[in-house]
Amino acid sequence: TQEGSLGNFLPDSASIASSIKYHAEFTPTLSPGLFELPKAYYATAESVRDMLIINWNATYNYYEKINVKQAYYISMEYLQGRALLNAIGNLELSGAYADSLRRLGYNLEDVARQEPDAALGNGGLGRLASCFLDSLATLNYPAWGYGLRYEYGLFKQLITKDGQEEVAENWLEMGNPWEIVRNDISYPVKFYGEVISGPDGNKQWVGGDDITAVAYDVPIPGYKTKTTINLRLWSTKVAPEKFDLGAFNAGDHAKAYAAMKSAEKICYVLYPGDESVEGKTLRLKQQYTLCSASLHDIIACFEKRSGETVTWEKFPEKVAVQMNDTHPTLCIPELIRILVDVKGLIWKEAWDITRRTVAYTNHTVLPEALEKWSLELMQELLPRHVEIIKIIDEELIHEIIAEYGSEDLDLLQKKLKEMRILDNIELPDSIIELLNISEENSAVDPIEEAEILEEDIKATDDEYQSEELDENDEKITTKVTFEPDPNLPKLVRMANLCVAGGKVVNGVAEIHSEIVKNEVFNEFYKLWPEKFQNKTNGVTPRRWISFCNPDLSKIITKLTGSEDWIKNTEILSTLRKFADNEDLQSEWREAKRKNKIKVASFLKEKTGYIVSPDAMFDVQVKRIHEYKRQLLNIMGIVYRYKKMKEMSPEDREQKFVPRVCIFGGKAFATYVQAKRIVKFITDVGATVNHDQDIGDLLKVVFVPDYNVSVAEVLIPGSELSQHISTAGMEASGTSNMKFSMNGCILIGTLDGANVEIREEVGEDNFFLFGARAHEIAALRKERAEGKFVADPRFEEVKEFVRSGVFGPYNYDELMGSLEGNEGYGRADYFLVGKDFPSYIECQDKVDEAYRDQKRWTKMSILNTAGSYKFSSDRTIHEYARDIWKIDPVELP
Ligand code: 26R
Repeated sequence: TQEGSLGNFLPDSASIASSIKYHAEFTPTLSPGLFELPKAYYATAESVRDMLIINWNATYNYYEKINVKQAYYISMEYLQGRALLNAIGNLELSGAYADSLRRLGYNLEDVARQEPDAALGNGGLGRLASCFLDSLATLNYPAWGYGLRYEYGLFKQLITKDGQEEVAENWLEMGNPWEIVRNDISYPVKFYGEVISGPDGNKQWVGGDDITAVAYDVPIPGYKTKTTINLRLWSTKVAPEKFDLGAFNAGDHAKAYAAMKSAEKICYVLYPGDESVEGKTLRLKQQYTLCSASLHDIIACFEKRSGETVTWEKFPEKVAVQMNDTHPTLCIPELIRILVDVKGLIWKEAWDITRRTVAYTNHTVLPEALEKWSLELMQELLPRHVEIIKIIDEELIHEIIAEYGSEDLDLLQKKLKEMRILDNIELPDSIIELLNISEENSAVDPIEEAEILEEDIKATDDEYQSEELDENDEKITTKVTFEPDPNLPKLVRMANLCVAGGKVVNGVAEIHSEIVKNEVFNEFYKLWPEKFQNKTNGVTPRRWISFCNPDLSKIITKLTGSEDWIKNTEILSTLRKFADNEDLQSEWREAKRKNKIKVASFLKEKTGYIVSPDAMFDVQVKRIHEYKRQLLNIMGIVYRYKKMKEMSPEDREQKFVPRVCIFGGKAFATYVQAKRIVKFITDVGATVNHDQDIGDLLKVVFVPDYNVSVAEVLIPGSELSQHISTAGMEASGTSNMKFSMNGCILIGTLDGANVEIREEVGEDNFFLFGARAHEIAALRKERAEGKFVADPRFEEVKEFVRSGVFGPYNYDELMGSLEGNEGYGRADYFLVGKDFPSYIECQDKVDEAYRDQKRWTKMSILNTAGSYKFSSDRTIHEYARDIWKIDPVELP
């Protein structure tokens, strides 16, 4: 059909089969001879790629021809997962491919499982970027993604008797049929060197090390559209002139290879641990490589499309750059650098263009995740960028003074401490002059000091005293000083740079955006309220319902009359009126059961544990982090287990609904506490799962190596899913949306997107518990002051764990972290003990609801129906309209 992705060129299964055979023979990545599964996969993927290239070219050429405004999503992470089923699904060729492979003796699912899971990211932020690409292409938005082509993506997780072990995963080892290397598209990227002034005062960054960034393009097909956009990933190699042939010929191979290695290693691994200096340098090099290569490419495209006359003021009318968190912050100084140093614009123009082009999304409020770079390191690696950042910092200070005046130095000091980009760094000269505070009279002698105090405090110096009343009404004296503290590091605060340089700052769920405005960036919000927006996250319904859950999709299509819901999820809300329909309910349950059986066989294959599909499947899958509180979940399970053990078999069966509790997720390799939690969960599983008294009433399974492909199996087969973070700490969450779409009921706190999901699915269809975000600070204070009295049931569980039922591992540190025990740190900072009683009581309500299968099925249907808002299509429309100002373009 014309509507279809390939226009009139819709291949049938015979021509697909011959294309697969062609590739098996003529574009082989494996040795000739047998046509086995791996080869079937590569040849199949290559035949799909042929079609994607046709559409990619058509899309590219058309955008160039009409010189359309384009958005560029810049992200250090993408979690693409597998591409095959997604690509043929979007091309509407799943049936034809299944047929052709059958002719060749293969099953499509088996072939698809050969593909490695592309994990160029850590978790939510990376997967969001991938969902966004799918929506952009589907909705025909002219947009590209930029990222890095890491040779090793996220590590593979093994679960051993000691807990988590990490193994490197070389996803490119067998070649990647989805990428096209563009050997003609490469840019030099410079590190180190120095800044010199040219004849007309212009600055030049010279010397240092140059490496080369080379483009690898991954075509991203839209669903039921010809539009195929691009994910351009940069790889690095030594610049040709940097290979020291002289040294090589003289036999000094090590020297000759050194430059090569140092260039190549930039893209070796995703997110190296940044404990060491080496690690930090590498991470900063990665960030700069991404920003520099992408901006050069964006600018080259703008210049090419501008034709004869390049009008730089028009740049923001053709280009929108979105920074996925602060990781690509260097886009700001890099754009300014290119415009000023290379294109010859004056500062004011460049700054203005930059501020109209780039926007920033914040994805976390955890203080330890707000990036700060050592000024010293940045100075060494990127000297010109530091100069530019200093000017931006200076302009920001001027804006702050313009807003708040320079009379009240106390106030000014407070503002600057919060808002300056440079932290713990002396004020620029222009500001010292403006404030009339100078070096010489900065040292205040004691007599003068006393006089100043008597004189009712007025601004005279950069060391300045004022009175404040503290809580006890005692007069205390504070010093106003603008001098850096020599004991503290000098830092560049990337988030502050993003807020100052970005045209828009957005959070990723309503509650999170409020926290961004009222807490994290409150001072900036007061200065520029118009900059702040909310863009609630979403997920693609193609991958996360249609392709991963065909059984449920068939039901939805039948009830809604067409497949239109896959492109327009609002249609899902019409399912509400069928929620009580008994025929639908039994079909719905049947589909869930089929998916549960798949999960059960998956669990058996991966862990050896055998679980009953008659039990409730209760799932928590996400990165292991204290704030996500897997510990609360497992403590609840231990409580349940202990109660079961105390009861007679009859009472046990009476009281508890059989459950399979499934966990999955990776702990950051150096995050000790998270790894202890993994170990604890697996130990509980080992004890409970072998307990003859318990049988099918309770199973605890940790699925190793959780990734996108594993999620595609688990989510459709889940019934209860846990999103139980300490309120205020999870920016949004996106798997909560996927579970809800797949008819899974959530148990959760009022955090992130849970708040909005609950609003849409209805409060009766969401299991809510726990403290609210606004209560957390007071609760922590109470905790720290030792005023909190834990629920006896919580004490009982800790005691039980310590008693050694789960093996010889020492749980003192893990249990101690839940107490006001200084030795082990944070006095239950995440409030597991506080929320424990309301959590286990809520879990009793879950059991009660599950016993009534009609009620449960109705809740499940209402979850799918209420999830319509959480399509990334909705999110992308909002970004396009409110931030990027781009319009969809349909190819002719
Ligand atoms: C800089 C470094 C330490 C670093 C910190 C944090 C690197 C990566 C991260 C990942 C964070 C930013 C992340 O993944 N955040 C998640 O983003 C999702 C998409 O918006 C949210 O749904 C989720 O709540 C949030 O934790």
